[in-house]
Formats: sequence, C-alpha cells, structure tokens
Amino acid sequence: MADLIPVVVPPQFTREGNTNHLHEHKPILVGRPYSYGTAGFREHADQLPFILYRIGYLASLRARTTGKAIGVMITASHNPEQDNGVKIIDPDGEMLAEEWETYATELVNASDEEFPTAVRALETQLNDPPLGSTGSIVVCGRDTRASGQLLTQAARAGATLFRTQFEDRGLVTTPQLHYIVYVLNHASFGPAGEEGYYRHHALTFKELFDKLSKSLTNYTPKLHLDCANGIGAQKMRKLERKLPNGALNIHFRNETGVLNHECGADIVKISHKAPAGFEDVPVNERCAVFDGDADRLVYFYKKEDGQIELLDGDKIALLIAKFYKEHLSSLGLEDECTFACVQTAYANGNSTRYLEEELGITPICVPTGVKHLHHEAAKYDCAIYFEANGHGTVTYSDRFYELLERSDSEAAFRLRVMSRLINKIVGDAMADLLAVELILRHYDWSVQEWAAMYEDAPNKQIKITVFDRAAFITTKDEQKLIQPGSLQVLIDEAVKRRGEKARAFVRPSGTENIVRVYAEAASQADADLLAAEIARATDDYKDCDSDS
Ligand code: 16G
Ligand code: MG
Repeated sequence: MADLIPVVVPPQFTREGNTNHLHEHKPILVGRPYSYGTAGFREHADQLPFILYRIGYLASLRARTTGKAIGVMITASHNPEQDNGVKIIDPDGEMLAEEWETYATELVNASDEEFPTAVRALETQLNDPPLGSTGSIVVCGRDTRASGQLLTQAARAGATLFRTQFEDRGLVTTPQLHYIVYVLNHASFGPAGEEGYYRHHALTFKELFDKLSKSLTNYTPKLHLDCANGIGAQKMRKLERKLPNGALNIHFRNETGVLNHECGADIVKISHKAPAGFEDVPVNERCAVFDGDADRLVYFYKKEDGQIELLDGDKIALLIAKFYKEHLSSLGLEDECTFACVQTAYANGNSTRYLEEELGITPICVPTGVKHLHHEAAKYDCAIYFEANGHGTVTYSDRFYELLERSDSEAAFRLRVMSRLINKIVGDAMADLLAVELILRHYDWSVQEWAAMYEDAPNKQIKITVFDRAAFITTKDEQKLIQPGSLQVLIDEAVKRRGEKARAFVRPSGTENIVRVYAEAASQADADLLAAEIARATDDYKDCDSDS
C-alpha cells in the first residue's frame, strides 16, 4: 500500500469557522453544503479563504496527477464586487473534469477534523501522484476584486502544501488564464503568457484585416465599449494598442467604477437597458458590453424611441455561423467537414428558426453552462457554440485545419485566420469582439444590418427563490420538468393558451438556490403574462424538498 502522506492543516482554514489572513476569526455563515457549481464556488468573499486554500491544494493534486499546468481563476464574474469565487482550469484550458468537481465538493465540505483524512484518501485513490513532477505547476489569476489578493495567498498556501510550484499571474481576464494554461501545456500553439496572448490576437487580427477591403460604406470602426468596471478595461486597452491603425476606434466606458454596478453584459441582457454611463452615446452607434471577467460579450445600439436593440450571444453566434457556413460552401467542404451550432434552451426561438431555415444548420440544444456547450462542440470538425447571455466561441479539430490548408484560396485563408483568432479554448469577450468586428467589416455591415438578420421573439425571465432547487429536475435539454410533473402539466397548459409562438420552461439554476422561468410569445405583453402565470404556479412548489 502506498505510504500515507502526513498532512498538516493550518488551523485558520476550517469548515465551522476560519481565521483569515488578518487573524480574524470568521464563522462560516452558509448553512447549506458548498457545491462546485457550473462556475466553481461562488460566495461572499469573506467566506472564501479556506475554500481557496483547499482548492489550491486540489489544483496542485490535479497538476501532480497530470504532470501539467493547472489554472486557478479567482473571480465571481458578473456578481457584485463583494462576492468572489474560484474555478479550476484543466490542462487543455477546459473546465475541470466532472469527477474532480466531486472531489472539490467533498474537500470543501469536510470538517476541520475530516479534512486530513479526506486528503489522504484522495491521494491514495489517485495512487499517490509524485511530488514536484516536471511540468506540474499551479498558475493563478484573478479579476479586479479587492479580495482577490488575499484569496491568492490562500490558494498559494494550499497549492504549495506538498511543494507544488505556484505562479501568481496577477490580474488577468478569465479567458486569458485559460489561454496561459493551454499554451503552457501546448507550447506549439502560440506565444506564451499574457504578452503572448496580445501578440497572438493582434497578429492574427492584422493578417485578416490587411486582406479585407478598406473602401466601406456601412461599417464604421467606431465602437463604444462597456467594460463593466472590470478587468476587461485595462486588458482591452493593451490589446487595442497592438491593433493596426484605424482598424478599431474604441470609446472605452465604465473602466474604473464599482464593478458590475448598473453595467456589464448580465444587466444589459436581462434588463434590456443601456448601461449607466451611456447617456451621451448617440442613437444607432454600435456598442459592445463585457462582463466583469471578460468572458461574455453582447452588443446593442440605442434606438430613436429610447429603447435599445440588443444583439446577444444568439445574434453573435448566427453572424459567425453565417460566415463559416458560406465559406465552407464556397470551398465545397460541407460534406467532408462536420459542422454544428450548439445552443441552450435560452436561445431565442427566432435564432433557432433562422439557423434551420436560412442557414440550413440543425441547431443542437444542450444544458446551460459553458462546459456542456464546449463538450458537445468538440465532437465536430468545426462548431460554433454560444449561450444567449454572451458566452461562446468556435471550436475546430486538427482535421478541419488540415482541410483548409489544402486550399490556397482566399476563402480558405479567411477561415483559417478567423479560426485562429477566435479563442478555441474558451469563450473570450476580447477575441469574440475582434472576430465580430472583422466579420462586420467583411460584409460591410452596419450594426442595424446585423440586427436585421432576424427579430428576437419577445421574451421574459423571472427568478423564484426555492427551498431546495434539487427538487426541480428537467430533461437533458432543460426544456421540460420531469419533476414536479404536475408543474410541467400547468406549464404546458399555460403555453398552449398563449398560441403557436409561445414557449416556456422552468429550470433550476446551477449557480444559486433559485429556479428560473423563461417564456417567449408573439408579443412582449404575452411573454410577460405567460412568465408571470408560470412564476405563480412555480411559487406554489417553492417548498418542495428533493428528499420527499
Ligand atoms: C455560469 C456559467 C454560464 C451559465 C450560467 C447559468 C460558466 C463559465 N458559466 O455563469 O455558462 O450561463 O452559469 O447560470 O460555465 P444559472 O445556472 O444560474 O442560470
Ligand atoms: Mg463571466
């Protein structure tokens, strides 16, 4: 039997209460067990030091097991400034493998007394991966939240418990850390580190930009960018400086105020309103919006009537899908190359219809959360995946790239460069923005022409706090409830009453103890009424318990 490794757990990191790095004792306020959800662990920052310590350790174990670089990203994305969170990035730049999510949940929920035993059990189960194996390293990054520094120290303490190398990369966007980890493990992909990220994206952008026509009638390089007062502001400025002169004229907004406060992709998508700080932006001008860690992108423009026209993740997906589909057709690669567009239940019904009817692409619907979309997309030679909320990218196989390399046509060149530009590792607001801008330039389209691809079906979302979200179980595509079955009957009846164009579903959130209601209908008034009716019905089930 493998030797047991002695574990010394610093007393400051406990389940019942912990002392932070300032030696203040903090009781753990969360009554429920912690769980590694779709976005890792997310809590009020005060709750997180002991979690970071344990996750730092788990990341080092993952690094030792794989002999590779593993990422630890400290962010709570679009949540308020006082929250924070952590997720682990696997060697291919992907989200943590599912069985390791279970280990993470177990380790974090172990009491102080149980923790050393849990660690030993895990080490034994994994055949005691060697200490300090070549290549194994934990690379940590954080967004601009004030708590990030303290939490990095906690991650370092956990990661170095068994002498694993730990590197603090400081302030980075979430996709930048994914890129850094990927390149550390795949040196041939591109230039390393944060500087390498800028070089790779700026050079690739220039390659395509140089080939596109400069005599444009409808596209203009002027763009207003809402940075959500987050990390995207400083990083996009760095990238912009490296772009060819005149390629983009970005007016940066919301760079240094309170993170995500009345701005950012989440608020614009959900409220359908322009972010704060955009009062003086003229109507019809193109505006783009990042979220707090710059892995989500949506666009909008202000209309004469004071409303905004939102171009969300679905519109971005369809713009990119159109570009890819047309290029693949012109190269005669439609049969040879498997191609798909992956969406979730939140994709607007009219985007799905446009994909099928206008572009001839059968959409694939998977559960919410980037990892589900990414895993599905990876099954194809080339796939575009986007959530309506703005997370998404294009993935492609080595074979796809080889097929393109066989041709020296302009179309093959454009697809090759576009594929390298978009961050195939993970959805990336900065890379997606560059891709969208080049595609608009290619078509010489104004933002209005892009918006006119299809009109969004009116829709409404409502959230309902429940006792136990695990009591709500859906089918795989999340469009129907399996449990409570009687609630699904009510939903079906309500949808039927609102006519042919109506659609609605209820699903438990993967990030909060709530369920979400989504409704679409022929008019906004109908969508609002349908959502309200289903919300009322759902409310009657809010005390359901998954055990009963
Ligand atoms: C997380 C997911 C996002 C998903 C959202 C859904 C990642 C990186 N993020 O933010 O993809 O749309 O959760 O939240 O996977 P919900 O389950 O609360 O609706
Ligand atoms: Mg985010």
